[in-house]
Amino acid sequence: MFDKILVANRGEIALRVIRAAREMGIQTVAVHSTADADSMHVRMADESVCIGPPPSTDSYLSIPSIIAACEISGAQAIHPGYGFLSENANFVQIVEDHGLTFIGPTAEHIRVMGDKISAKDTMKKLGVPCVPGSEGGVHNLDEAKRIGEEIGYPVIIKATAGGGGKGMKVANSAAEMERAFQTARAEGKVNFGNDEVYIEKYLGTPRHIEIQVFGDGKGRAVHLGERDCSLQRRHQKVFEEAPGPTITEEARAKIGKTCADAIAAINYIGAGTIEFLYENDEFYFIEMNTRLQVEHPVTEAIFGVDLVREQIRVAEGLPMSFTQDDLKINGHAIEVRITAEKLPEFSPRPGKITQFHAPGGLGVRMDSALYDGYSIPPYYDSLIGKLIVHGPDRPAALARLGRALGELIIDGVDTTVPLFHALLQEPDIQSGDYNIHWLEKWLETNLRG
Ligand code: MV4
Repeated sequence: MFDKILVANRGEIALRVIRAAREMGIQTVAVHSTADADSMHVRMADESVCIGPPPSTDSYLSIPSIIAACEISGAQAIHPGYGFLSENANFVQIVEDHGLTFIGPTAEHIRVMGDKISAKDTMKKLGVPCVPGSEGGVHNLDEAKRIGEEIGYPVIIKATAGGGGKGMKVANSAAEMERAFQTARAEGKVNFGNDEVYIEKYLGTPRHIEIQVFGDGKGRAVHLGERDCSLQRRHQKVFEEAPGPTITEEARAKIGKTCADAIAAINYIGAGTIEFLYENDEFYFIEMNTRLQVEHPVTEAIFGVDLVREQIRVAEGLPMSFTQDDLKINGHAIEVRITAEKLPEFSPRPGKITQFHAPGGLGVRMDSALYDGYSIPPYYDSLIGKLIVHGPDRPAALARLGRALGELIIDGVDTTVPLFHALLQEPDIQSGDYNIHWLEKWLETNLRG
């Protein structure tokens, strides 16, 4: 059992991990850059270590500094949160080489899933339904055109190392293939140092549905249903909910079992998310994320579980505290991501919080590291809080979201809160009738952003 863990992150997710550890009687070590000396995660942890100057490359991404912080503090394990080093296989290897435990998957699983071609190949072999497309990488234009004819246009060319929408190009016809192929390769090379690409049938109006999975590393695994994360802007999720408004119990049970069986077969350990595009009642695997995700609280709400506690348990070699049969959905949950950004252009607005009041009451959870007088530094991403509401059904959750947003006070900086008030008035949001393109179109016509 761990006595002390180090949290290699900042902001709300650092608080999230500290809270779980404290309830388990585990001491916590915060790490922070000089810009974060006065931040809430430093205050809330049992101890803290400064790991470098403001730029994250010199602090939250500095592997030597974080390993040194473990040695100084005597922490036995590291929880990476999300982002930063959470999906860095090299970091995991170094952590283990120092006799420390990484609270998360193995370096090998991170490596396999980090390369989208090997991730898809692995999932396909495990019986997970995938988007029709090339078998592995496509290495020249002739091959690309042959595959385009084979699967039919439109197709999408994706960089195997891609992310955040970079290295992804649609070709609507053979005539568009050359340009799309070369651009995807070039973006892969420039952004990720890898120009390998693969090709898929382009799905026009899918939803983004992701399945939460969890493994014990010893061949046991469960699924915790899906989240619908279709409401995105520039590949950033904005509003997430569970269960998915269009997913039936039968569809959930089937895809859930497929995912859990796949995860069990590879002895996966910890939390993972298997991402799908969902169109015409069919699931198509696209990627797997080997971390705890930002939107995990909606799953926690409807299943009544603490995913961080489970991550720590399995990292200690303990079994998960539930089986698939224990996991029953209760009600509906919605998360909105509140960022310090000015609408309509979503330009970052760091600055001083003159007043902060978190909403409360039944079914309301506010995960935020804000406090009165806190200054949001300009160096990191603009997420300042997640508001998660839970109710007996979707209409109740929507009503609760409106109520909670009304109680929330964040003064001193511009935030995306007005966007959520506006979205709640939309009939498509009220009915759950949206896909991955809905929000961008809505912003275009309603905010002229
Ligand atoms: C797709 C697709 C349509 N067809 N793949 C975008 C980021 C990357 N994670 C996968 N993405 C997409 N892959 C096929 N075969 C459309 C997208 C996509 C998207 C996916 C999920 C959420 C929002 C999106 C916005 C634009 C494009």
